[in-house]
Amino acid sequence: MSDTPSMNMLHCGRHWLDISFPRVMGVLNVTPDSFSDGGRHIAVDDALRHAERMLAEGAAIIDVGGESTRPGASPVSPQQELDRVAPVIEGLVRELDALVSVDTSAPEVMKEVTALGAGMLNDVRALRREGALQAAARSGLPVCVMHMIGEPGDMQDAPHYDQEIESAVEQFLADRIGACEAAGLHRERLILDPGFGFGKTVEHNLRLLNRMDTLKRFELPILAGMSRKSMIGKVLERPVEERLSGGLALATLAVERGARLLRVHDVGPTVDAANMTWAVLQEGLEP
Ligand code: 7PJ
Repeated sequence: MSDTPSMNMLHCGRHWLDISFPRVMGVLNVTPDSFSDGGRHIAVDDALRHAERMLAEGAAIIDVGGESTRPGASPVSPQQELDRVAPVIEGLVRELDALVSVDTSAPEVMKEVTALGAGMLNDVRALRREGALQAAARSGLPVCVMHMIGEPGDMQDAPHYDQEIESAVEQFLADRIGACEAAGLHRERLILDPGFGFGKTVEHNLRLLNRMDTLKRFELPILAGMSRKSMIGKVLERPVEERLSGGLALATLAVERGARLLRVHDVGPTVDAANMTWAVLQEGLEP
């Protein structure tokens, strides 16, 4: 790969994250309606035990989300989001010294979680909410900016693009990188995500994964999130609890196409798949 050295270490608050090889981000939903875990991790203690297990399985990052972005989900207020995520973040930082990413689009939440010790921001709306660019810039943290058209409430209503999906994603991310830089958020702090399942048909998702290496031209880390998503369900006709094998195939391809961060629910199996794929790409055991 033609990586620049600065791309290999991410400064995430009190942590440095080595992304010279693929790393796994474990999903920790603290919403009562997250589709894939049925909201089972809403209680703080349960959430922390689940995170502990993901870390033991090799997760490098725990991604905490208090707003459900599943298709058709209803919006929550920043205060509601904070009430859900703040106690979990505090526990993750204090008890587990975890590198915590927070899945949020709300500038108020970005500010508060930075003070609580979060090490990364993850915004499915790519900092398009009013004040989000400024809040993210001020945080000093790396930020994942993701492609999505529409809003979670309507994004899956017949998504349509006037150009090829990979060009639309590339153009969108180029625009967002420009907006970030204009707001004083240096590009070295950005992570790019094509946004699988966000305003995309299954055909869009498959094509986008196959052509994801076009995003390498930005020379920024790429994150891919496909774990348990409906693209697997549609191809394999599997319910959400039977999508692990499909998800591992997608994780393998994502690594081959340039992803350095994989956002998944099933950490242990994904770490193995990613490390095995990486060994082949490197033709050896050195990371
Ligand atoms: C993603 C995400 C994703 C990033 C969700 C789900 C839906 N953040 N948050 N990328 N997906 N960066 O997990 O199925 O793909 S929520």
